[in-house]
Amino acid sequence: MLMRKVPGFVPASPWGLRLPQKFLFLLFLSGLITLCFGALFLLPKSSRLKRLFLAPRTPQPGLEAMAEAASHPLAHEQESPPNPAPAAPAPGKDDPSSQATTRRRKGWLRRTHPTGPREEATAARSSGVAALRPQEESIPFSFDFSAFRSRLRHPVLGTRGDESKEPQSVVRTQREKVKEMMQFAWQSYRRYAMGKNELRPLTKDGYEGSMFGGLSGATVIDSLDTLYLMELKEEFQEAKAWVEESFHLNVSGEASLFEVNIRYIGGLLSAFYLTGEEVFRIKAIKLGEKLLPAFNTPTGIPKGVVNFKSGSNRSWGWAMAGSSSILAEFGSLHLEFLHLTELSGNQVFAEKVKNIRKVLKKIDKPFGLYPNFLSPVSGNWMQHHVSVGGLGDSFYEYLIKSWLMSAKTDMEAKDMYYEALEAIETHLLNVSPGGLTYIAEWRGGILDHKMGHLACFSGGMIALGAEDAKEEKRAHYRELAAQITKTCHESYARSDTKLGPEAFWFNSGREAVATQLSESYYILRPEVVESYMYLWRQTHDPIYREWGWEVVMALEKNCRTEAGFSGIHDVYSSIPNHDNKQQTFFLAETLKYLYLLFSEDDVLSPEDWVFNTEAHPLPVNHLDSSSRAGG
Ligand code: DMJ
Repeated sequence: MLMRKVPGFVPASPWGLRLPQKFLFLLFLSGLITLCFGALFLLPKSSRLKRLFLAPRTPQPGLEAMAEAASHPLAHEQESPPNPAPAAPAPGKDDPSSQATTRRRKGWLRRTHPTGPREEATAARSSGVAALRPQEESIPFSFDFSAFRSRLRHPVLGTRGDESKEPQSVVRTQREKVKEMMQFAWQSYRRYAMGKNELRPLTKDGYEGSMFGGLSGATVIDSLDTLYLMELKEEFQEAKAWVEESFHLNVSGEASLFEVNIRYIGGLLSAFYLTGEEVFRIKAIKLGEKLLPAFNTPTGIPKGVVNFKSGSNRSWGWAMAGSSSILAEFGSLHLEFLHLTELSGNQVFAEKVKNIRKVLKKIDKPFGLYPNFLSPVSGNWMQHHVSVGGLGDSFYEYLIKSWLMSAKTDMEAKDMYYEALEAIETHLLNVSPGGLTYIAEWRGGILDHKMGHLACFSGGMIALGAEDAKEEKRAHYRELAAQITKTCHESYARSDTKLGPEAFWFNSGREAVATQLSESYYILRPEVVESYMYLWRQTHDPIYREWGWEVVMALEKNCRTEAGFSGIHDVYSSIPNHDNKQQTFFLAETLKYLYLLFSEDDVLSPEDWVFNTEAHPLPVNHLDSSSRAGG
């Protein structure tokens, strides 16, 4: 029917109301809505309705990050807190009683705050816990950070004894210089490459590389604990804010299990243990979960590469035509994975590395040596190449450090370490005609008389392990550590730049020098200063600080550029030819070990901490609570 417009006729609403009635109705309705909404403020704080409708009044930095993550479907899915799992006993401990666990769960927000004075200063400006509040209820496992801190024997950053004694001391000036270098390296990275994996100082831009499966910010994660240690507070906050807001795990590339573990997981774990900030714990665990598909092999020995998208794995193409896993890679997971279990309650991490240990313990070892290539399918060695440098190095390091990290309860690791060291000494150790002690490489019984820069960490490792060796071997290992470290120093001293080459030889009358240009580069590696640091702490022989200072000077002269530090192509050329890369381990390791070399012994005391192979400090699992200082 057609409606005709009649003058003076006011059309009724669909509900048959005229205009004044409609106006009154709307007035009533809006009053009712205002009343209901206002009532929300009167509801008890815990009311679900209130949490649903009312956003926090004060903006908190981390919340934007959560919102951003939530708007990205994958980020939301993958960065949520870890799956529920039964509470885990700490490595080497009995199961905690369920009562204690319940108690911890209730109070975790409060208790995960740092307790020490320096840490509080940092935490005061922090927001890591707040950043995770929206997910608070779904976090199934808590870690009692205060209890952990109370078990430490020393203040994390030491008592700074030397500062009160000699405020203007030489060593303090040296330490300050290293701190300045770190600040410069960080600020250059932040200015030109923030969020990228590495800084390219010559081209003043960032570089992602292909090792990390699409993860970004390797320099940020690798720098966190060094910035914290050096009390570069503003810089630490910048790094932390980036982790909160921009470090996403929703990536889909192929990653190196080893590199992601030692740099990202190691960096996040130590950042958590130093600060108690939940954001680091949760990201470490979630990233750890993404690495697990690497272990899907018949033996449980992981393959080197994991695909974050498909969850498939593969061995490196260069590893015996893609058939082998690498000793240093699958042998350098133990420390981090035990801590992932400790912080998540999820036993799977510990089970994976305990299985690796089991396979290695059982397998026949030629002359007691561990070759570098192992088939993850058959569990057999694929080639008899043995090296304490590249491909083998950190496997040995993780044996002795597993022993130390377990508060000297992991007897299996201890035995494996000293047995391996004996075999190395018997079959690989040599002294050159010029009197330099070096560890050669072994190929089925034939020796390559060369030592890689990477193998120079072994001076520090042998020093670290000397104290727990059989009584009659202790002095010998101390001496051996000193001799190897001296040889590595020679490889630096014999170059024009006073920096050491990637590999150096002992043959044809040449000693401790590279024999070809392709081995003459220096990429800001840490191993030599790492050994200086351990030897200094063991002997207090001033020579190690002198040698460390030589490295500082050489870095300044040859590697410092306008926009950061760079490696060089030829240590034997006094005109530096830069490689345009500021490696992440320069900030994680080289500068950290130099700083510790010029610090008091109780800074990150070895009684409380072991360093992973990327120099990220992980705490010793103290079994008792006889602490002397928690801060
Ligand atoms: C670091 O990533 C680690 O120290 C690793 O164990 C060996 N190589 C580099 C530094 O040279």
